[in-house]
Amino acid sequence: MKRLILSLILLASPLAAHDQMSGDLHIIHPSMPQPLATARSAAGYVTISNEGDTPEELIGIRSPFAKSTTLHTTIFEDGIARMRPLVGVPIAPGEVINLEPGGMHVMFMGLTGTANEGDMIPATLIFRNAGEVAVEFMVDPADGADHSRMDHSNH
Ligand SMILES: [Cu+2]
Repeated sequence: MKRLILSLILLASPLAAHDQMSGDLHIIHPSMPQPLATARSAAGYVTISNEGDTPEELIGIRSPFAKSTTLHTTIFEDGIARMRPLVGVPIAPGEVINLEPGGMHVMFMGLTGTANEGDMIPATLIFRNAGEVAVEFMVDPADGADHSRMDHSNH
């Protein structure tokens, strides 16, 4: 049922979307708003559904597109969005996690190239149980944000 709902959401989306199953994990539309040509870093987003019976945890990510690729969350202090590293993102059986603007996200820091709308950026998601899963982040239209300018002072 949950998968049906997610499929309907994907169908309703005006943008192209892609998804894949890897074991019990449904990985939906890894994506990245197109970074500015001058950006040194970029944010990536993805939705992951654990459709199995065992707890899972997203514990890391790798990509040749950046010198370092980490998991971040966004916290708000005095109305200012600040980003902090995450050690991992637990995904309980039946749970759906969303890495999305203003929340948890993948941080590509030290971009090794440029990305144009429609490009597919290769990356490897690392799960505690499922291990490494190859995905591609689709470059979506720019969202106007320059992640280089966001607060990462606590790194
Ligand atoms: Cu970040």
